[in-house]
Amino acid sequence: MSRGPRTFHLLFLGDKDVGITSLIEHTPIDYAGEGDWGLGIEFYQQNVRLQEGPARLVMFELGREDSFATVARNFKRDCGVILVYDVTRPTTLANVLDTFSRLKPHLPEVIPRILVANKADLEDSREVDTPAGFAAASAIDAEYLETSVVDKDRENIQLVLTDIAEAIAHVDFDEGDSQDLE
Ligand SMILES: Nc1nc2c(ncn2[C@@H]2O[C@H](COP(=O)(O)OP(=O)(O)OP(=O)(O)O)[C@@H](O)[C@H]2O)c(=O)[nH]1
Ligand SMILES: [Mg+2]
Repeated sequence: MSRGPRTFHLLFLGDKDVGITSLIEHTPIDYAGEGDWGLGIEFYQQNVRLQEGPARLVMFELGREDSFATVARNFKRDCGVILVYDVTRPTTLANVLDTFSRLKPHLPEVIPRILVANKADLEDSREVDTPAGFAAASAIDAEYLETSVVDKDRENIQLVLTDIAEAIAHVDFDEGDSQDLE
């Protein structure tokens, strides 16, 4: 029996200027548009091939904080969270962790997550080192990856997307109900 591609929803969280748009636009996007929640939320779509077959990744760059809960309510399964910070600005790590902790009650408990340390090329102005980033990721049960959109030797954002989609494909979203309080 043949089925259409499975759809995965990826929520990007992060402070202004951490590089979310740059990261997404570094991947081969097939479509970009705006969500129909009336909140001006941009989304991007990309078709990929995973181990288990073709899949569609729909990526959301969540900007305004008050939109988070509204959006999160639409993601009950087949979704993942990508937390992005800028290694030159420690506050961006603290803030994205804080945002995630507030959004978490609205998300499925089992949601896969990746902490992305972006701008890893800026070695001279780096203020969050690898052990600190890794520890922060472990504390929220997230994978940890360092990226850069200017340095080709750095981990590639495409790998981030494929990794999280593979993780989502193996999660049982029926195990553990969403804790949505409303
Ligand atoms: N050196 C370096 N600069 C980066 C990297 N990623 C993004 N930038 C720069 O950081 C700035 C912000 O990037 P954006 O992609 O607009 O960041 P954003 O998170 O989408 O920001 P907002 O949507 O405005 O909140 C731009 O000037 C980018 O060129 C990176 O890996 N290395
Ligand atoms: Mg942006």
